[in-house]
Amino acid sequence: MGLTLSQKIIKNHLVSGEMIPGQEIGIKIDQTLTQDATGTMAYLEFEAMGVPRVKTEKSVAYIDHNTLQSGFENADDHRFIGSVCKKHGIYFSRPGNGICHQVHLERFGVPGKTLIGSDSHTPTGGGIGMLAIGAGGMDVAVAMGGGTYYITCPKIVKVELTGKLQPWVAAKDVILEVLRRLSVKGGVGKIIEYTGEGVKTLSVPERATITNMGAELGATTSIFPSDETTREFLKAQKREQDFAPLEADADAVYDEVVEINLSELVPLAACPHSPDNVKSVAEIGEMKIDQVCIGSCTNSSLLDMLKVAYILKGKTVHPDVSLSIAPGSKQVLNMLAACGALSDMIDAGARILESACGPCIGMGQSPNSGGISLRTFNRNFEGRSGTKDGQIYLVSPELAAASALSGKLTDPRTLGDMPDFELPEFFTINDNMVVPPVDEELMDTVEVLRGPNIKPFPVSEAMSDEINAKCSLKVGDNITTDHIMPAGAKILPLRSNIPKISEYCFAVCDEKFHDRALELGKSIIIGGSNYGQGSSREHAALAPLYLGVKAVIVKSFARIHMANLINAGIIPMTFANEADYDKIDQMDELKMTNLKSVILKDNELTVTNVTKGFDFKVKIDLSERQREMIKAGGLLNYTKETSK
Ligand code: MIC
Ligand code: SF4
Repeated sequence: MGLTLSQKIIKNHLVSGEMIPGQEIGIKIDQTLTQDATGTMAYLEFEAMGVPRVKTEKSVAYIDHNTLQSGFENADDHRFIGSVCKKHGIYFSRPGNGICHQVHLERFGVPGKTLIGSDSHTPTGGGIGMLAIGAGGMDVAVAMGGGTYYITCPKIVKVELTGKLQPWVAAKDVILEVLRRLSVKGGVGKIIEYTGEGVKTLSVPERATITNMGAELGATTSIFPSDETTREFLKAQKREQDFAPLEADADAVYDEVVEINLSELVPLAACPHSPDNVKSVAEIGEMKIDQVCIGSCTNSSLLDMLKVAYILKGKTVHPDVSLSIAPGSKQVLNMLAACGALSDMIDAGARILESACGPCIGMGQSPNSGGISLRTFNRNFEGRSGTKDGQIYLVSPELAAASALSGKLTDPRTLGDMPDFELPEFFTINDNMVVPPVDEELMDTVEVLRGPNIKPFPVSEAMSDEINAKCSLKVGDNITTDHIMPAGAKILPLRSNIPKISEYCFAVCDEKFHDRALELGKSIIIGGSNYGQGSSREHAALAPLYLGVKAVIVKSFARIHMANLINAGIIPMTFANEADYDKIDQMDELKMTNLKSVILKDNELTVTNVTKGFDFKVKIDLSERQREMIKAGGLLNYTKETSK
């Protein structure tokens, strides 16, 4: 029986376990990436491990999230990360060099290699045939130290692409169509592999848009084959030596198959407040808009920007619309400047932002109250833009630019003939904003710079045999990490200060949660399905840990968040019978006994609702290794114990 593309890469990197879906496997990691908002924690954790130099083939730290420096905090974090990198063997991509995923694709990604990144959109690397997975910072720290990365062996979904996109229909519409069909939890426990004749019609940046936003399916990752198009891209980046052809065997067996005829797709938009709330432009109908934001790791490539510039050229942004554009990297921005396209954007009235995440993570450009904002980003969760009642629609750059001119949601196919947009023969290469580490013998000469914002992370205690605690919060389905630990300009600077950032934990759902949890001392959270979808931020586990949360009982978990809870020593549990969710209220007292023996061997635990006087069962679906980790009180404690 043949292998699928990702099975081939997994097989080449398999350290432990068998490639059977649902079983835990350990894989060797070739490359890591971090960004600054998760990076400070990841490097504090790396330091705590005491490994002098990273053991990966390449590790890169990017500064792209917290680039609004409205106080000393972000700048201090940047200096901390820069100095840690210099000392410990990590390449440091300075602020201004661009968004981690865009730059990694351009300059460092290698087909067939494994990459984990402390950012959920790391699967962008799947656009050049990498097995690129988003993970919590602690997992990335362990991988930098040469440790194995563990995942549940995923099922493989084949997305068979046929046909060719019509003019002005975009790669963004492909992934929006996949989201429309599979939903934000449709990819959990799965890798999405793109195959078929249609693959050839998509450029590398287009493929990367699709694998990037595959994160919104909850998928472990998404991947395209590495073919002649990949070779051309790497050659244009003067990295042809990194190319290796890679595709699935003809007789590979898939767990699911989805067929998409590219020729049949139409311009789509994800409506508020979920990336899978997808409708066609025609279905949404006439809609006046207030704001357009173009950029983010989903849609900020040179190709995207050239299309936008072409649409804007010689026109003026509608008087009622604010248009901002953030090109994805220094390379993109530089090339736009050199060919005059940047000037076309400026001339039309676009507000040009630096090459960084910017508005995507609420760092500026929050829309007006109730404002309708079209964004080329990947997430439109409630409040993420910084305006609680902002109405965010996720669209392609083509649609965004056309709408910025007309002032209303506009089908880009009304723009008339589309010229051929082609990638340049060679990109402009200048890696002067990537600082290499010092040689190992000079390590001791580098001082790690710690500002007052860098606080130690909370250490969890070994698990106790009994939990008798109140339910400090009950939430519904599809709770995102943006609900659990919001981001944005005010909160992001606190990413290296867990006590302080915890004040905002769950503030989107219930502003009193922080005080209540602290008052209770220890507590349990109750949630619905797909709990913790979205970001890889381990702060969504570390803040609850700091606030005394001992267990989270939900209908189902999103992958990265569940791993982060285990790493933090918080017990993830799922209802054996989902109907029990309805019988529990906030502030009910729940009692669990005999935890140690149950955690180590059983899959089921009986919980008593002391307040209401009934018992219910929860499932503890963990691997052997995870059970030991929970018992020890998290990954750091476990690592210390096992390395004694
Ligand atoms: C996001 O898009 O939500 C982020 C900000 O990039 C996060 C990482 C973080 O929270 O720092 C992600 O996607 O993992
Ligand atoms: Fe940055 Fe947005 Fe991409 Fe997250 S999704 S890495 S915030 S651009």
